[in-house]
Amino acid sequence: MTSRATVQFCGMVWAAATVLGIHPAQAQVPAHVIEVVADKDSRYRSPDGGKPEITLTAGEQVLLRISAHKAKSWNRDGSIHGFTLLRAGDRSKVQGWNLMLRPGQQEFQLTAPADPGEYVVVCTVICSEDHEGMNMRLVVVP
Ligand SMILES: [Cu+2]
Repeated sequence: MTSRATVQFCGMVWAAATVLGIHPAQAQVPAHVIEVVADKDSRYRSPDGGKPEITLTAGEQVLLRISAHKAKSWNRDGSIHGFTLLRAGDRSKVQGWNLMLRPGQQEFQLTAPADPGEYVVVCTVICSEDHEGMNMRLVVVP
C-alpha cells in the first residue's frame, strides 16, 4: 500500500512537470505555492476572498497559481488580465514577471526578485473602467 501511494505521487509530479514543460528528471517542486484570484471586478484577491498580499523570500522558487475571471473587456489576443511586477520605488518591471492571464486557472514557475523590498503587482490589460485600481502589494524579505 505504501509503494502504491508512492507510485501515485510520482505520477502526479510527473504530470505536473510535463504540464510545465520541464523534463521530470530536472523538475524541482517549488516549496512555495502562491494562489491569487484575478477577479471579474478588476481586483486581485486571495483565494479566501481576503486582501491579497504576497510575501516572498529573495531569490526563492515560487509556483504562482492564478484563477482569472473575465471583467468587462479584454485584449484581442484573449488575455483577460495581466500580472506584472514592478519595483515600488521607480515602477520598473521585474524581468520574468510580466504575465498575461487567460480565463481559468493557470500556473507560472517563477523566481522571486533577488532584492528585498517593496513591489507592486499591476494589471496590464484594460479590463474595465476601474482597471487602474487593479493592483496589489508584494514584499520581498531577505
Ligand atoms: Cu485586470
